[in-house]
Amino acid sequence: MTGKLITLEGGEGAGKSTVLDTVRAALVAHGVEVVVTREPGGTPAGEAIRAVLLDPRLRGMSAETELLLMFAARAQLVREVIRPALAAGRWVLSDRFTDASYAYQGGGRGQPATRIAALEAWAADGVRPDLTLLLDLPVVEGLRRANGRGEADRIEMENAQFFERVRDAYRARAAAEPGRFRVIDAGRPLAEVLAQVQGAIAEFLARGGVPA
Ligand code: T5A
Repeated sequence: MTGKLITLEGGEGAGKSTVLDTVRAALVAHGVEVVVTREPGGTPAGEAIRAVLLDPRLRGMSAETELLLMFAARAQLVREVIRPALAAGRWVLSDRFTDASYAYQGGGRGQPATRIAALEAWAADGVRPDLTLLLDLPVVEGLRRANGRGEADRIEMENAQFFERVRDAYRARAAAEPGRFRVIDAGRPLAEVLAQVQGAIAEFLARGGVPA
């Protein structure tokens, strides 16, 4: 028996962390055993890499270094957490995964999609989500929410144009894979966002946990 991988994606301040408990609760209520993780991070090595990636003192980091560090953390997460959990029949719920690299390092930084795809096949061992909830909202609103949390990390220090490219890249990926993605209108009041999320999970479970 193999489990399923569900990922939460979106720009800064989209509300991924806020909706995560609702997703987990919906899966547990369905009798699913869930492992929750996040990217970059989710393992001791990955969390150490995350600290480097988000350190605001490291603003000179090259796009190539950033991309490789994202996949270094992901390589560890796949082998230490995701693969073993799926093999044991558990479901994995991850706050971000490889789509974030296509959006941020691809759309935001201009790294070629072919390069990211090669890393996805090698470092991420070809692991792909079964369902991805994309929390989409205008960049200005997301940054307003994120800024309310205090000091910006290295990536949050980018300008609005960067985050517009990130959003465009996410939306393009969702349009290209409508069977895997569910786009959530994250600009709505929280109760409405949670209702959309619950609907998407219920639909996925009703399909037996396979992409549409
Ligand atoms: N990254 C990551 C890459 O560049 N490439 C990669 O491959 C990966 C994996 C860290 C950074 O790394 C980058 C992307 C990021 O810049 P992260 O840990 O996911 O990734 O980022 P965080 O800063 O932790 O999280 P986000 O900025 O993405 O925020 P969330 O989790 O989406 O938003 P959340 O839930 O904390 O909500 C933000 C605020 O809005 C409120 C919440 O209460 C909170 O105060 N809020 C709402 N307010 C009104 N209405 C609603 N519907 C609301 N929903 C939430």
